[in-house]
Amino acid sequence: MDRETLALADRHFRGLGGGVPGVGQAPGRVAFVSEPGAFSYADFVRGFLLPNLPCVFSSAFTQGWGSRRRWVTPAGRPDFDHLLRTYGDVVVPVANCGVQEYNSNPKEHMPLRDYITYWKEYIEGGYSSPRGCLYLKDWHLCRDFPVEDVFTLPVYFSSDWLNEFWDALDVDDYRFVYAGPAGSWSPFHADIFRSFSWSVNVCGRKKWLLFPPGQEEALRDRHGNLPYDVTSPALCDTHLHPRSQLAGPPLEITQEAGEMVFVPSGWHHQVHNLDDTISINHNWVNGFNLANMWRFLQQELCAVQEEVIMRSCSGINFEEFYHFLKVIAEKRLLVLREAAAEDGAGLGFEQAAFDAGRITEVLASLVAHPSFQRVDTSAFSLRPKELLQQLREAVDAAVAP
Ligand SMILES: O=C(O)CCC(=O)C(=O)O
Ligand SMILES: [Fe+2]
Repeated sequence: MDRETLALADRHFRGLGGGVPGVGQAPGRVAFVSEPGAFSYADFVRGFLLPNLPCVFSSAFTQGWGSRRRWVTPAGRPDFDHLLRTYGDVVVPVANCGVQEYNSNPKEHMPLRDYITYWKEYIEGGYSSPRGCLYLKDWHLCRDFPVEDVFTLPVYFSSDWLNEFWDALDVDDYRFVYAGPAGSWSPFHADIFRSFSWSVNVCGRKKWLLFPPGQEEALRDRHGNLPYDVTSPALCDTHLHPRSQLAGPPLEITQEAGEMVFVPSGWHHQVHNLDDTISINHNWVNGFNLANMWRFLQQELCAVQEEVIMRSCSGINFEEFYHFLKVIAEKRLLVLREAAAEDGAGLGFEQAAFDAGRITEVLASLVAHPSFQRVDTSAFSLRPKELLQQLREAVDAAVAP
């Protein structure tokens, strides 16, 4: 991040007080970025991260990727033989697209070998099977094969605190592979913790239906539940969905092979595979959507009332959220104090100053939250208020002329 972009981002967040950018305003169509050489990180910040708008990057951005070379046949289809040879024994999660369980699909686990056998039979059966339409989802390939040359992280997505945090703890990650036949799909949802996501089709095509934050409210049914499938005719039934006429049409994207979709924070979406498709999808949080994550966690706490239940619903509670902030904050403090040229993500001193500023804002709100004040912090290696003080001093020093 350069100084000019830092100043712009700071002004943006000061003006909005950390609110959800882009609410209620969406352009009629999704921007397409064609030239890697003509599109900088600063361009991405201005055009898409700050206004929280989606975009599609051309396949030129993923040209050299190992997965695009090795997982795909010359005809552009999934190379089942290669996948079997390389990953056949790995156990992968598989969802059944034909069975609705709340607003999701039940999952089972099976060796990739068995899933590929199923997939080939499904194709031979004219895209139908007595087993239904199965979709391999959320396979943590990077965790299973950390040194494999599968993709090169584009600079636009390199400030990725979720994966930086989990990598530091060496426990988990939010990097996934999806693979499924034409017709497999992901029901209507917003991403975990209101994270951003990026998604690249290694082969095949996807249709995306995207709704800007807030639009989902009009799609709720009369019991207040969000739809499972926004293409269902039930949405036109005004008795079932009294406010659906108020919802604008979704932004639609047809994502071609090799193209990369950026899904902004808090945008609900539904995704359909138009061909036999393999994709790489990452969820990520950083200074640009941290306040949305914090707002989401507070809403979750209101919805469940108790932190213990919250952890089982959201996978994280306020104490863990503090730990997440602390891990990232300490790394940024190191960069700011030593005025080192590089932070963990390689985005430099200005990025560290921006990150520290965003954490300061959210940490101040967390520290003041009554539920967090009940947490016993006496055994923490660094007390929240001390961390907040350190951050404030470092941010002041960083922005001083
Ligand atoms: O490709 C899919 O089926 C779902 C992808 C998705 O929801 C995401 O990347 O956020
Ligand atoms: Fe998603």
